[in-house]
Amino acid sequence: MRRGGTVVLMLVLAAALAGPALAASYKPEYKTSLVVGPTGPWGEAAARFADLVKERSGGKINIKNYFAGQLFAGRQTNEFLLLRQGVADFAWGSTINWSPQVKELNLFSLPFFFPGYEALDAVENGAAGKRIFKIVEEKGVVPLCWGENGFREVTNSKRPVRKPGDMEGLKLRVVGSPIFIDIFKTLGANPVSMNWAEAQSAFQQGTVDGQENPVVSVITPYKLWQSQKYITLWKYAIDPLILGVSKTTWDSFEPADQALVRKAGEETCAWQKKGAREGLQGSTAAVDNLAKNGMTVVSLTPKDLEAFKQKTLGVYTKWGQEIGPDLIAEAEREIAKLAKAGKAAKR
Ligand code: X2X
Repeated sequence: MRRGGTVVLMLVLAAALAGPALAASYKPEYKTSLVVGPTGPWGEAAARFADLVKERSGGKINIKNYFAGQLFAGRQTNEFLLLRQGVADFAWGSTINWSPQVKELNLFSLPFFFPGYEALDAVENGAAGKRIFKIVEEKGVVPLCWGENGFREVTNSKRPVRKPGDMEGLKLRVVGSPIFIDIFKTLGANPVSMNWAEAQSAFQQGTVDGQENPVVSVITPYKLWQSQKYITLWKYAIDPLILGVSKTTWDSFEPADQALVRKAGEETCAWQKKGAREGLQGSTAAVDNLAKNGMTVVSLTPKDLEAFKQKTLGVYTKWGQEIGPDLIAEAEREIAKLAKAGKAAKR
C-alpha cells in the first residue's frame, strides 16, 4: 500500500518535472471575449491577432473571437471574472469593463485627467502603466499590451451640450461601472447603466437620450448618427484596451508559444492603437465624417471645458482614494515631464 503510494507519487513528480512537454494539452479552441462587434479597429484587431497566432503556431493555437458580448453571463463588467475563471482564454478588454475588479483602472476614467494622446502613451509606457500591468497579473490575468478604444465623447438626441447646464435631465446610457454614474450625476444628467448590446435597442427606441463613446472605435462603426444628432468633443475620459490572457491558459502554453503569442499581441496592439486614432490625431477626418452624416458637432473652448472640469472635481476626491494616491501621483509625474519637455497637452 505504502509502496504503491510512493510509486504513484514518483510518477506524478516525474510528470510535473517533465513539464509542458508531457503536459502539452492544447485546447482545440481558445475563446476571446469582446464587447463590440467585428467592425472597427477593436474587432478587426481581434481577427488579425487570431490569424497571426494561428499562422505562427502552425495551427496549434486556434483562437475564436466571441464578439458582441457572447461570452458574458449577462454583464460586460464581468469580463475580467470570465478571464480569471478561464471561461474566456483571451479578451480585448476595455479598462472600464475591468475596473470593478481592478479599481486602479479607474485612473483612466478620472474626468479630464489626460490632456491628450502623448500623455496617455507616457503613462501607459511609464511607471504607472507597469504598476497597473503588475496588479492585473496578480489578479490572474496576464496583460500582453495596451490597445485603445479612445477618448470618450458624449452624444445625444435632444440638444447641443456646451455647458454643464445643458446636461440637466438628459438620460444617458453609461457602462455599469460606478464612477460613470458619479460623473454624470454630478453633471446633472440622469445616467442609466446598461450593457452595450442592450443600449443599441435603447437608442433606436429612444428610451435613452444619449451615451458616451469614442468616435472612431464605436460611434462610427455603430453609425450612432442614426439616433444621436449631437456630439460634444470634450475628451473627458480615455478608455484603453488591454489584450489579456487568463493566467491558467497562459501557464498551459509552452515558453516558445508564450513568446509567439506575446509578440503577435504587441504587433497587433500597435496596429490597433493606430487604427483607433486614425482621423482623430492630427486630423479632423473622423469628425468631418460625423458632420457629413448629419451630426451637429460641438467643440468646446478652454473656458467651456474648465466649467465641466470644475463641476467634476468632487469625483477626484472620492475616486482618488479608490485608485490610490500613489498611482495618481505617478501618472501626474509622467504628464508633468511631458509638459516640461514642451510636448504639452494638445487636446
Ligand atoms: O460599453 C461601452 O460603452 C464600450 C463599448 O465602450 C465598452 O465596452 C466600455
